[in-house]
Amino acid sequence: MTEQSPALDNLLTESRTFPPSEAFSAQANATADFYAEADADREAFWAKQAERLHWETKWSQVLDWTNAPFAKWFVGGKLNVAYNCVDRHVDSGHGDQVAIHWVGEPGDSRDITYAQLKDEVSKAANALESLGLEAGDRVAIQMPMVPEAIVAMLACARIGVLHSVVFGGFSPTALRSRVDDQAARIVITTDGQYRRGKAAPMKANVDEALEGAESVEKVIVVRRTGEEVPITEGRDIWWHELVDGQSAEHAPQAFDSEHPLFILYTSGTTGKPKGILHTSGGYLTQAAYTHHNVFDHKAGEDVYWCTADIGWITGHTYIVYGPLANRTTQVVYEGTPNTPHEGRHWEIVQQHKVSIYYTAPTLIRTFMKWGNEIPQKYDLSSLRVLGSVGEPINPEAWIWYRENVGANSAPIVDTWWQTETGGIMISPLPGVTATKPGSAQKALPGISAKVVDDQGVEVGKGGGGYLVLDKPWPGMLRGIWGDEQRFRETYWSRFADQGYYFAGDGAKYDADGDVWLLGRVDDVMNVSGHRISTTEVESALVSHPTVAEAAVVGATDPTTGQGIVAFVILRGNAVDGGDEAVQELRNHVAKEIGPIAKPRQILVVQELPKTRSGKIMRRLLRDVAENRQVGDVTTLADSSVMDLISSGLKSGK
Ligand code: 6R9
Repeated sequence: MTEQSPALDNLLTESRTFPPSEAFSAQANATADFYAEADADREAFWAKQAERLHWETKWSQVLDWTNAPFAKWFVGGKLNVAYNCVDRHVDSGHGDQVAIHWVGEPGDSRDITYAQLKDEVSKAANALESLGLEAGDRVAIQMPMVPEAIVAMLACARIGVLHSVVFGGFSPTALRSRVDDQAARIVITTDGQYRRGKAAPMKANVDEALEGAESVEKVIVVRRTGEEVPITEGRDIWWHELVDGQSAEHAPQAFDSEHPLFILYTSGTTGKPKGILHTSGGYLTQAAYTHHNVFDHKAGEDVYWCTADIGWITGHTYIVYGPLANRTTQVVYEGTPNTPHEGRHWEIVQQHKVSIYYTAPTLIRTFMKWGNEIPQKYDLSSLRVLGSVGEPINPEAWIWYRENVGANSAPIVDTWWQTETGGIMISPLPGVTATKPGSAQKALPGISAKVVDDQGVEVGKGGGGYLVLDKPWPGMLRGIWGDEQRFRETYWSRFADQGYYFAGDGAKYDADGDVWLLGRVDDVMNVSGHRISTTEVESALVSHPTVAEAAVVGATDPTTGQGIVAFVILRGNAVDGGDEAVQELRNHVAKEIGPIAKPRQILVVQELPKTRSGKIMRRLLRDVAENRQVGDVTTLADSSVMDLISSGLKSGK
């Protein structure tokens, strides 16, 4: 377990617990008996949760696990996901309720009611069908946080087309590999996007990505910034020209519960991203159930805000599917948190009386850095539940969040889950759990997680090991797009004897049996809550003509959780390892993958530490990157290498 020990440093320094107030518990959606109810009959429990959706045809079997690890949930059931997220609320008389308070970065805004959302989604669905799209086809979406992005996702869902949202910050190369992998027929984008007070191009990125892309027939462009963009005749269409004139009537067809809903790419331990596949009925059930209970959401009363981007799973499940299935009124914000000033989020909370706020530890730590006086300037008294996701939250940030944002009373839910799990898996339940700063605590009712040792045996209280999910759950991934072998190997081979899903995270139980997440145990880094594989960054570095070899590690970073530190060996003739060369390499990585993958630091070295079998020992490099004494070097092929690296760095070579 030494491999992931850095994250341990800031844990267990806070021993207070925070029980819910009686007033909160009295009104909470979740109650303590959920755990026993789910344990008594897990499938009956999930069947009850599925009842919160509208099924065109009811299922005949809750779970079919006979073809494990490929699960089928709500077998035989039929539903339309978009109908459940939109039309249903209009049909039940809530058409005038605001679904989305959209806030643009430059200060423009739009309120969209459920009735309006229904019209928009129906028109967009008609538009996509007019282009010949059929159920099972794939559409890639690279867009900023504009309402059309959500409309586009729901329009795809409505006609049974799989969407694959690619984060707006990803490079043309990254977009292209995702488009090719799924053979997307259509790409939807915007002319540009507002970031940090300026309009930046977006379509240009897509144009570059799609040069020679064979599968793509059309590119649909939403006008956002109004800047001039080149139009490729016959391929590009403006969203407003295509969608606005369509009929607002569109009959939703019911699809099988296991009909694919979307693909979302995430970093794995190799350079090639994995297309995580999710399906309809089980995913939506878990999205709605968790959103209702973990955030204690009350339809028509709460104003909810999840600050994620739709390019990540959190945006999928907790901006689009969960909240809309539960008839949420939510804030969607387009821009960066410090544009035009560092109080932007709190200003929005105050203006819209946000009551549930869900964000990431990296942003909380950034708020801390900006200063307590900023949130204090605003009226945050509407906030009653706070959430955290993306990486372990250090107790210091947790306490700051509680004191400065939650007025010392709002329960904080630290939610552990993954792109692969589809929805929240481990989290306190507000109104039920006495929360502990830094711990995600307990698998939700209906979910089962364990911390096991190398052999797959559950460790005792106080023990540490690997986090596994030992029972199937409705929102689980149904595979990796086009790569069954990789699906089995990545998640199901590590504890094949037991049939456990291996999450890739280290974890421990405390004396009460609560779970503490300790960070990844594989070669995946977590930078500001974004998963980036070391191999991905290494491949980008060695693709530069001056680099002979590269090794990348995630080093503890006070703001971003981890920061990317690269060690590179330059080619013989590229002797200049000065600042300019390093800057050039950093930019090269940003161009190849995206700015989020830009190394914090690049160190030019003469040698890399390797085992006799040639495996780079990242553990030792992490010691260097974190200014620690270098650990055990006995398995190195050449044990003097670390001295060479350390002395080279000290002398500035
Ligand atoms: C939802 C999301 C998944 C990885 C996961 C873990 C880390 C997420 C966490 C957390 C500790 C939490 N992670 N939430 N670690 N506490 N509350 O982030 O999905 O982008 O796929 O990342 O993020 O390491 O394995 P994804």
